[in-house]
This record gives sequence, structure tokens and C-alpha cells, in this order.
Amino acid sequence: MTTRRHPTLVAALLTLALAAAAAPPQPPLPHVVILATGGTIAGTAASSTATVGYKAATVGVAELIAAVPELASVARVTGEQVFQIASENMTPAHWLILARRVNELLARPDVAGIVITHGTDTLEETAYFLDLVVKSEKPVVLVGAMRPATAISADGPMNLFNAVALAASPEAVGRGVMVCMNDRIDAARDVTKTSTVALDTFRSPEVGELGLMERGRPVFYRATTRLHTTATEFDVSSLKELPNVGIALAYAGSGRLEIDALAAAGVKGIVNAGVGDGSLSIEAKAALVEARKRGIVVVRASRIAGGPVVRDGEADDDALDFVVADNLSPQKARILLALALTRTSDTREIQRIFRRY
Ligand code: DAS
Repeated sequence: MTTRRHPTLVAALLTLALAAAAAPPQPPLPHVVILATGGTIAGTAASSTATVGYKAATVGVAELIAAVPELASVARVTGEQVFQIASENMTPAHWLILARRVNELLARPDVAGIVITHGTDTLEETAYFLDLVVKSEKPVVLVGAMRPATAISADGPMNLFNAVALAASPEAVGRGVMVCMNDRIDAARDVTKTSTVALDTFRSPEVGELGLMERGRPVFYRATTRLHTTATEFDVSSLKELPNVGIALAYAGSGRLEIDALAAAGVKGIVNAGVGDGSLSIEAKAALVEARKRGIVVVRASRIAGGPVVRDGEADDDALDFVVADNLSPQKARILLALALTRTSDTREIQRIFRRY
């Protein structure tokens, strides 16, 4: 076919070429760094139908990125393999390493946001710790998967795409550390893993998600009222280790066994995951009073997934010099107490901290 016979085609092609040349240059895509730590999102199994009993933390960050070429449509992505572990093995020592790397990267003007790929088992704890110590307004988004990368309908790739798209979004700036799984956007403070197996496991049962991902864009419905990131008083940049805080879970017949063991182990704080509204058995109360007398800070939390522990409700906290956890889960109250103890051992000051974060 020669163009001589199709003058309209030539005109159309010319118009397109001129339009393309005149179009304003597209701004460069935001640079998002993916920090990989392991977990199921990096997991593999011998069979594509295996969704339990697989090996977590085997696929490297380069492979995770290569498996989702669509990332290039929302961000310029680079990756670092910070750890390669199942998150049941994550520790405060790992948190400190991760926090330092996050703060270093976010201080760079060329970095727009960070995604952290992570096992789901303790993802909410790492997220909350970072929410309290990251010193930037830029988005930090944690993401995992409930099915290994080798599974039919693996959830990791879409979760990773959404997490990167969120971290690249200007609307995500200043909202604290977020968790983005199964299209939901949750605040680090409120989110928790609610199912051992369901894809939609990360929920914020009491206060609801911050928003949803829609076609690669965040739609926000609320913002947290609690302090986070640049508004917190916590600085871990030169901290060697976090103060040791333990959790004692209450159950029918639980007495002082776990509490005494924690006290004997030399913890600086005990979070008591009480029954009901943080209720204490007679024995547990006696053990906590003794622990307090040894200078251990006691926080009354609840094993129940929702609602606050009301101060001076099921125990006379004023008289006992205890702190209440507000509506934080025991595992998150432990994180906040550990960071509070880097600032003060004054229980009134610590209670004020639990009201603000
Ligand atoms: N063992 C789990 C973990 O690494 C696997 C996962 O769900 O990510 O948290």
C-alpha cells in the first residue's frame, strides 16, 4: 500500500506525530524503594495448590519485582533485600535495622516512598513500630501475602502492585505507616491479622480501614487521630536495643506463673493481656503489684480484639500505679511501652503517651 493513494492517512499520521511532539513531557515516575524482608509473599511451595506448609522467605526482591512488570506503570522501583526471614522470627533488633534504613532512604530527595514486603504473622507489629519511629511524612507501606508466590491465584503480585501504587501516591503523604493488603489500606496502629488463612485477613475491626485501592489509586475515607511518624517523641537512631517488655496472657485459672517468670527474667515492663476489660485474677493482681514494687511498669491490656481497657475500671489503676493500654492490642501495647521506656519510667507520663499514640 503506498501513501500516495491515501492522503488522509498521511494527514492523520502527521497530526498524530505533531500532537505527540507537542504533548508536554510526562513527569518522571516517583521512585519507590522496596525493602524485602521475607515472608509468604516471597514463599514457594512444591505444588501450586499448597497454601500452607510451604517455605516462606525464598524468593529474592529482584524476582518479586520482575514478577510484576506493571509496577513500572506507577513508579520507578528499586529493591533491597534487608532480611530473608519468616516473620515469626522478626525481632526488635530487626526493627531497629529496618527503621534506620527507612529513615536513611526517606531522607533522600529522590525517594518518594517505601514498600516493605514482610511476613504476615508479625507484620502489624513491625508496621506499628515504624509508625512510631519513622521521621518522614513520605508513605511507608507494608505488604505481605497469604498464598506463596507459586500458588494458583497468589495474592502477592496484586498486593505488591497496590502497595507500590499507594507508596507512589501524593495522597498517601502524611498518613503514617500503612498496611495495604487485599485492596484495603489500614493504619499501622489499628490493623491486625484476623484470620490464620483468609486472604482478607488484615482488618481494623474497631475503627475500620483508612481507605481502599481503586484501579491503582488510593481512595481515603478517614485519617487517624493518633500521633505518628514526624509527630512522635521517639528517636531510635542511636538506640542499641529496645527495653525488654513481656506479655502475660490471662485465661481461666491463670495466676501469677507467667507474671512472676517475666519479672524474674528482668523485664522492664509487663503488658497483662487480661480477660474482659483487662480484669485481673486475685493471684495475677498480687503478682503485678509485686512486679510494680520492683520497678517494673505494668500495663493493663485485654486479650479481647476490640474496645478499650478503661482506666480505674476493673482495677484501681491510680492506687496500683498501673497504666491502661487504651484500645491497643497487647502486642502493640508492648511496642508502645518499650518506646515509652526509652523516654521515661514515670507512669503518669506513660499513661499520657498511651492516650496520644
Ligand atoms: N510464616 C508467615 C510469616 O512469615 C508466612 C506469611 O504469612 O507471610 O509471617
